[in-house]
Amino acid sequence: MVSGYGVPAEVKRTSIYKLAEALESIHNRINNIRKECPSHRNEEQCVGDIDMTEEMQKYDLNGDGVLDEQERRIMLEDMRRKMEDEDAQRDSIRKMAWFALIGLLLYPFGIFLADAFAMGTAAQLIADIAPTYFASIAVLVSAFFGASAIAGKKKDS
Ligand SMILES: [Ca+2]
Repeated sequence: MVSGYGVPAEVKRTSIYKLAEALESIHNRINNIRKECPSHRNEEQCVGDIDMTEEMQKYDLNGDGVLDEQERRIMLEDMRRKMEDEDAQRDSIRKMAWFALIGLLLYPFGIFLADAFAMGTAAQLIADIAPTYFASIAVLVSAFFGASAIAGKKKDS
C-alpha cells in the first residue's frame, strides 16, 4: 500500500510515487475483480471502465478503480439532478427576462392610465421613476443575454 501513510508532499510529486500509486490502483482493481468473480465465467461483467474520466473517478466511492452497479447508479442520479437544476435555472432566468420586458412595454400604459383616471400626481411620479426603471431593466436584460452568450460559448469550446 502506498497511500494512506502520511507521505510528504514533495515525495507525492515524484514520478516514482505516481508510478507506485498507479500500480496500487491496478492491484486493487485486480483484487476487486477476483473478489467479485470467483467463477471466471462472468468476469467480463465485472471489469470496470478502463479509461475512466476524471468525472467518473469522482463517483468511484471506494476507490477501487471500478464503477460498480451502485456507484454507477449514484453517478446517473447525480447527473440527472444536475441537468434538472440547470434546466430550472434557465427557466427562471427566462421568466425573469420576460417579466422585465413586459414591464418595460406596459410602463407607458401605466402613465397613460393614471393620467386617464385624472391622477395627475401619480402619472407624474411614475414618469419621474422612469429613467431609473428603464436603466435597471436594461442592465438586467443585457446581463441575461450576456450570461447566456458566455454560457453558449463555453459549451462550444
Ligand atoms: Ca468502486
